[in-house]
Parts: sequence; C-alpha cells; structure tokens
Amino acid sequence: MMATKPISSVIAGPAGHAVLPALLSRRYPAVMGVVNVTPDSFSDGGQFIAPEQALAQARKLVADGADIIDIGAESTRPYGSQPVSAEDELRRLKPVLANVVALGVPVSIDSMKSEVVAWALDQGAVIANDVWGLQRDAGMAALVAARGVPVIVMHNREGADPAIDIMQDIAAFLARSLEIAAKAGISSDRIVLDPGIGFGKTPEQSMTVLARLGELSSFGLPVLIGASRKRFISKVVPSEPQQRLGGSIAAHLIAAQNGARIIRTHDVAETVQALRVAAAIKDQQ
Ligand code: HH2
Repeated sequence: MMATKPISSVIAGPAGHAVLPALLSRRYPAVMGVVNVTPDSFSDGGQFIAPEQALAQARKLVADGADIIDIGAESTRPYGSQPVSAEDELRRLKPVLANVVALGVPVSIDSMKSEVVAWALDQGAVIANDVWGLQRDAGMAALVAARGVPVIVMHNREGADPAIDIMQDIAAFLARSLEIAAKAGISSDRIVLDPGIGFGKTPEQSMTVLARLGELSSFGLPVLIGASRKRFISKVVPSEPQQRLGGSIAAHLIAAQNGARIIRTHDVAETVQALRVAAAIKDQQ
C-alpha cells in the first residue's frame, strides 16, 4: 500500500527549493496575481468569495500570464477590515486552494497565521506570504524553516506616522525580520523582501518607497512590490480602487526600474504587457 504523505512533503521539498530561482530567472519581474477569497478586500471584496468564482478568477489570471497565484482569505487593508479567525480563513480556503494548486502555477498563501500557512502548504502551496514579516505569529519562522519554502517578508506598522523616515523604518523592520529568520534557520536564498506599499504608510510615504526602492538592494535579496489599486494612487488622481489601473502600472514600472523582481497585481494581463514592453524598450538602449 502506498504511504499517504501530505502533499507538502512531496511538493514543498523540491519545489520549495526550485520555485524562487525559476521565478527570478527572467529579464523582467515575475508577476503574482491576487485572488482574494474575502467579503471585504479593499478593491475586490466579495467578488470571489464563492469558491467557483475564486477558481475562475485564478484560472483567468493564469491564462493572462501570472507566474504565481497569491491566495488570501483575510483582508489586510489598513482601515476597516474585520479580523478573521484561523477557522474562518480555513473555511474560505478549503473549497478553493487545492483546485488553484492544480492549475499548475506556484501558489503563495497570503496569511499572517502559521496554522493557515501550514495547512495551505499541505495542500500544495509553495510560498508563504506574511504581511507581518515573521513578527506577528511566533510560530511562523519555525514553520517556514521546517518546510523549506520561500517566504515573503513584508514591512508593516500598526499605523502611519508622517514624521518618520519611512526608509529607515523599513530597513530596521526588515533587518529584525532577517534576524528572526536566521535564528529559525531559514536559508537566506528563500527570502523575498517587501516594503509593504500602503501598510502603515501615508500615501506620500508609499510613493517615497517606490522612488527610493533601490536603497533596499543593500540587503542583497529579491524585492516584491504590490502597489496594485492602492490608495496612494487616489491621492494623485482621485479614483475608486477599480479605476486605478493606470496608476498601478506606473507604480509597477517604476518599481521594476528600481529593482523589484516580483510584482503583485490584480490586473495580470495589463501588467505583464507593460513589464514586457518596458523591458523590450530598455533592450534597445
Ligand atoms: N498587499 C495586500 C495584501 N497582501 N502581500 C504582500 N506581500 N504585499 C502587498 O503589498 C500586499 C500583500 C493588499 O491587497 P489586497 O490583497 O488586494 O487587499 P486586502 O488585503 O484588502 O485583501
């Protein structure tokens, strides 16, 4: 009789090692498509809460050229999102996740709870996306180390403070995250840094981060940027989240120019096209 291993011991082992180099091997950044199985996400809350709608959206994003699908079941928007229990997150993810994994694109799990991440890795997710940079759930670093999967370590703050030097704050936070990662035994070649556009930042600070993103290269690690539909765009051109495609693409092109290696977006087809055309133009220099 075949031993029944959890899927993660089959997939997260070898795939956990190989997934990041493959995603970072191209001239232009990898594109991560967002699937929010939530009633209250800031730009698409409620659209994909039904399992079949979430799966259809994931399928569309893969067809549009997504290199990674990032699936989340708790809105992390700074103002007004409802905290969700691990049970609720799992209840939302259960009918969806394995089907999204079956689409054949690496899946990352966007959760700050190690219990949810552990379950998702068992279902075949191969990347952990922690919007609290290993600093919220004490079990997260040990879990990521034990599973050998890549982890996205994002900067976050409880609230924005316009008086601080945001680049300094991000650097100090990420240094602390890297210390936690090293202590837990997470290999540095599995870590992606993310300054967390829109998280605990004023709109101006989010734009500062994009403009000065190159400063994060001193960490020597790949950087992910998720500016998609975020509020800073509306500070420049008042707009509803669904009307922020142009601003999102502008931000992502500047991020790519300043060194971002992974772009997280709701609008995959348009973003892939923009990144590829920008790279092709650069080739002509
Ligand atoms: N942004 C959001 C959620 N997760 N993860 C990373 N690593 N970086 C980000 O910038 C990021 C993230 C917010 O966007 P969205 O998922 O659309 O909204 P919500 O949190 O309301 O579901």
